[in-house]
Amino acid sequence: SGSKPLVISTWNHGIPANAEAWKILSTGGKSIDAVEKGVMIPEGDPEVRSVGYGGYPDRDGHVTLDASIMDYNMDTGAVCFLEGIKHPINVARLVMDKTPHVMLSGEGALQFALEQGFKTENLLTEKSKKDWEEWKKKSDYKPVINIENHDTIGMLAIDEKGRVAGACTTSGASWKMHGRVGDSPIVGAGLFVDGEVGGATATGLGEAVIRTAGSAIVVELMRNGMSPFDACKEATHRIYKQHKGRPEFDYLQVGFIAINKHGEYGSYSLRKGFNYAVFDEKGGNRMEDAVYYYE
Ligand code: SD4
Repeated sequence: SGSKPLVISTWNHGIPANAEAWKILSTGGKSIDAVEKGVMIPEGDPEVRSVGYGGYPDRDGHVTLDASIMDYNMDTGAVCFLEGIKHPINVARLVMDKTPHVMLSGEGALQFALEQGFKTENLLTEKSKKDWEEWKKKSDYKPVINIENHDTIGMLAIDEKGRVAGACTTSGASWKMHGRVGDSPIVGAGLFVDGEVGGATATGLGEAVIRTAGSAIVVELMRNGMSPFDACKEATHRIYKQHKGRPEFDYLQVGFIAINKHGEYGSYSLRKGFNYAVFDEKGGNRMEDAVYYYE
């Protein structure tokens, strides 16, 4: 018993992002436009510390951005390791709409953005710079669960016509190595949509999600008949099994959200602490806590 239109997105900043997306969905607009406009809200908010402007930098002090967008019909675009652009999701959208490619990285992505009329800005706020200087004193790379991998926004929407689309954007893991790319811009890892089935997006330790083709697996499990909740749960359990005993297991957190083409949704996370925002006609815009595997 699903509902259309519907939009869901990761973490507390999903609420204002959903509200923005809803303006488009509730007036008969396309889900692809809704997700692009929606995720721009946390991208532009300096208080959101792992997306776009105000995000934590890498260990060399650079804020580097990853973003992807995907439509129901396999149209997709992404940028990774992009610096100085406040809304990487807009650049990802133009990679999709205006180039023969699906991903541009680093300087090439920046060159394309500048050609398209984007302006560069300093994205490292004073606050994030201070935190980085503090971090450098110890330089310990051990992400704090649900905090330093907390703020990626992944959003999925289905419009009145039943078209599913998704977007995902982040400044990635705090204090990552310069040049590190996470799961968020990688189609099949941080985001995957197949209009015949539905879509999924991930948050948490990107390395674990890439290794396991996380979002693609969730969608494939739904294709084979699972509900969004069961698919997120199965993919998360698989990540647990595949990472038990690995050095990063101590700080491993992964969460998925998913929707199917009927407008049903679900979520699951490895550890406690992951929540997501849901907006539909009946229930309005609200937060829900993900079911988790263990505390
Ligand atoms: C990454 N998955 O770059 C991202 C970080 C994240 O919520 O999800 N934060 O690994």
